[in-house]
Amino acid sequence: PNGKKVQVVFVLGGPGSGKGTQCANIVEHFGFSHLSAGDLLRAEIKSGSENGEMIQNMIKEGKIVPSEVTIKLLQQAMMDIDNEKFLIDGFPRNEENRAAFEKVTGIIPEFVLFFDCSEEEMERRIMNRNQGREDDNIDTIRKRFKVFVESSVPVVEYYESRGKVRKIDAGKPVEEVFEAVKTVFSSIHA
Ligand code: UP5
Ligand code: MG
Repeated sequence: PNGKKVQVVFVLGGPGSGKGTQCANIVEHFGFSHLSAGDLLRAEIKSGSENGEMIQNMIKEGKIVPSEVTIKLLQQAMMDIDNEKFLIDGFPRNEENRAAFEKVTGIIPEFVLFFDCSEEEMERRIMNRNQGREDDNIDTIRKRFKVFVESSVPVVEYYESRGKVRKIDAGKPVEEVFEAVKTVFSSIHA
């Protein structure tokens, strides 16, 4: 409904699978703008918005914030940025997110980039990150993994059944993962 013809790629994968890291590389090489749903929610907490406390509590518990909140932030960001190519990182996280985004924005993703990584490796990465994220502690990490398996994997399966998933082995070093990502993005012509 914002009248802009947009090209959207959803970037999905478990906590610590490397979504943010690889999105930064994709932005540099392929002219997309990066929208991390998690970053937008964390910025919303910092801004002191009326939803801030609710968002903070949900992130601490590894729970999925209500769609209306996240979708509004994503739509606002897409309107504010002068580009029509967007990487949406870490969203949609459940079936309700997916259906609501499609309904509200009318946007269907070009494809879904899926970073496949073992929990052992993801846990190691998050525990080494040290950026002061309130959800980077072992208790919350376990909860995030559980929500990922129960709610987010079904979204990946939904897109898989529609031939939209580009699956990447994300357990390798950053440069090797990016080689595989480049192969996927080099094949889009739009
Ligand atoms: N690293 C990256 N790639 C590496 C590699 N190949 N080899 C070795 N190390 C690698 O990477 C994580 C760490 O690993 C970094 O230190 C990096 O240097 C290193 P990163 O790129 O940050 O991984 P990413 O997948 O982005 O991990 P992140 O922790 O951000 O993923 P989450 O999905 O858990 O976090 P997000 O910010 O998306 O969501 C946080 C919370 O917000 C959710 O749990 C939820 O509560 C809430 N949320 C919603 O409710 N709705 C939404 O739509 C989105 C979020
Ligand atoms: Mg991230």
